[in-house]
Amino acid sequence: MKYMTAGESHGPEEIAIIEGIPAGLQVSEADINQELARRQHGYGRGQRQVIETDTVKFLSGIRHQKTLGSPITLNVHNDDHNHWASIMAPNDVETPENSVRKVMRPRPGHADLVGGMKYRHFKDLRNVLERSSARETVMRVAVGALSKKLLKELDIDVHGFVLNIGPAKTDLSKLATIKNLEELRTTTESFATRTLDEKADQAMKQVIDSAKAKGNTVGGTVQVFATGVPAGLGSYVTADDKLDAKIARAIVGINAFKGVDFGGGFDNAEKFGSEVMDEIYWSQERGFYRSSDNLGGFEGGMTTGEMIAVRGVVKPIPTLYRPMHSVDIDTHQDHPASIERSDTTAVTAAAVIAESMVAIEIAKAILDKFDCDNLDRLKEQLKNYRQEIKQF
Ligand code: EPS
Repeated sequence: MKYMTAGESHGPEEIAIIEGIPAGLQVSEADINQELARRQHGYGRGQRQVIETDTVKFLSGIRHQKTLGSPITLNVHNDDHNHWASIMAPNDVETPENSVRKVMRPRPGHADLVGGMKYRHFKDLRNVLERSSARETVMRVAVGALSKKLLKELDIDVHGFVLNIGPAKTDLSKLATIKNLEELRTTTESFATRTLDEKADQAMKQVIDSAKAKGNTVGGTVQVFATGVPAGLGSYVTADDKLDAKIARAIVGINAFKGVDFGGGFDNAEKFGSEVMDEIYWSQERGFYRSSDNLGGFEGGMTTGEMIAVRGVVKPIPTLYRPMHSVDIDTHQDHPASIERSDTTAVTAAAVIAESMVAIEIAKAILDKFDCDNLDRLKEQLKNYRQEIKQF
């Protein structure tokens, strides 16, 4: 399975084309819209999310709510384009009237400056920010929603939530009382910060409010879990085929993500081997299994059959209403960075995006391994494979 997205933040449309989804998967636009809404709603988002009601349109590859096996085209309209129609017009030549709202003072931490150098956009850095904007993640979540529909058919569940926003952290001991991802989903989706407990939710909101009042922004950490993933996805034989490496790349590829780890991750660096390895057991009904999951469901770049656990670090959003030092690209004079409308934090959205990326990579790994022309055939093969693994 492969996909590509296209679209500028204030351009007319966002598009994704996906190839390799098996024929026969039941999916409606409402299924995708539900996930798009999750990405939009979250504490700390800015005015843009009031303007947009992200809804998908199926343009190809789906007939009567069933995939055909042909390339699927998904389309989300940018409602905000109305306000930018002449500035972003694809087919009008540049005039003094449509070349307003130029960005000349690059924001530290955004792609503005280096993107401008690389593509020679020396007259207007808007030519960079329109694509580097995290608006594009709406399509990754749409592709993720489709991937999750497929994974659900294969009894695989994926869920993302928020561990901390700035200094406000959730109480991880709460995880011990949660039985499965469905229950975790119900809990975390009930909080506007998409976290695990009421106290953390309140503390996170305070951190966001205080950052906003100071014209500042704040980052955080998100956690993604995936259950039901069979052992043996990915491979140890070449670096390119390691599934944890593919997931790491997919996570750091999300706008503003600066770090990723698996299981205990960076914390494992301070421990001894006996505290970190997941001991091996066997039982008649489960086959081989582990007593812990400190390695986040991976050994040798392959899934172990335990829960996949991935964390991602999201830096604070670079657009500050109280801007940092910058330099005008035309005059080379010192100047505070440009101020563009933005969010105080997008960590709640980041959890949904990271969840989508993990779902996409697991779906890709399965579709790479098995015949993926038809969903029923794929299900049959996966059932046989799971049986074989259990009998090892
Ligand atoms: C973004 C800036 C803001 C965010 C945007 C990402 O957009 P605008 O400048 O239009 O207010 O709201 O995110 C989205 C539009 C979205 O749907 O997530 C940026 O600079 O990355």
